[in-house]
Amino acid sequence: MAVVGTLAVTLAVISAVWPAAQPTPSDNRQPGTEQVRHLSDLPFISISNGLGPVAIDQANGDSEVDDGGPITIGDQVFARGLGVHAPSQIRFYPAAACTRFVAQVGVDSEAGDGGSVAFQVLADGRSVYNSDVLTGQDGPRAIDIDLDNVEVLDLIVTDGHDGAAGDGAAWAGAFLTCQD
Ligand SMILES: [Ca+2]
Repeated sequence: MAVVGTLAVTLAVISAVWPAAQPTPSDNRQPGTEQVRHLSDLPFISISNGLGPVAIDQANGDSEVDDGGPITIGDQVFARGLGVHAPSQIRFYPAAACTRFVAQVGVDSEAGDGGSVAFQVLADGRSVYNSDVLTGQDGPRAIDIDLDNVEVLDLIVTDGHDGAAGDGAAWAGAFLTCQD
């Protein structure tokens, strides 16, 4: 009995000091490896865009495919990301395996100083990020959101309540970190 009592005390101390790291007896899963997944590499469930197709790793451009230049917000150029035009909505399926969404957003400089948009992120239909109205005079705005068992992620760009003229915008450098 004395041995059992000592073991119980020892386990209690360990679990108090290090509760998150102690797997329960029924939890034999190995922790997966965190991986960066660029959204411009991922398939989407559905997509809508205010002008032409969503552009992969380039600015939205005009109504044709591959007619945009590099994604540029303020004076910063981005090699990766999604070029869009308000009103836009892109739906991804992280399938509860991703823990973080990171991007820099803004009006793309291809429209000059014009354009005005707002960015919104929905996680399983719940709003988890809303930007102010950003214009072509603003630099990139950083987004860094924790995701918790999110199955469906929506990236939305609205027209800033003044119409969509010149509203080319970008989810620049957008990526998820996910478990294997
Ligand atoms: Ca606008």
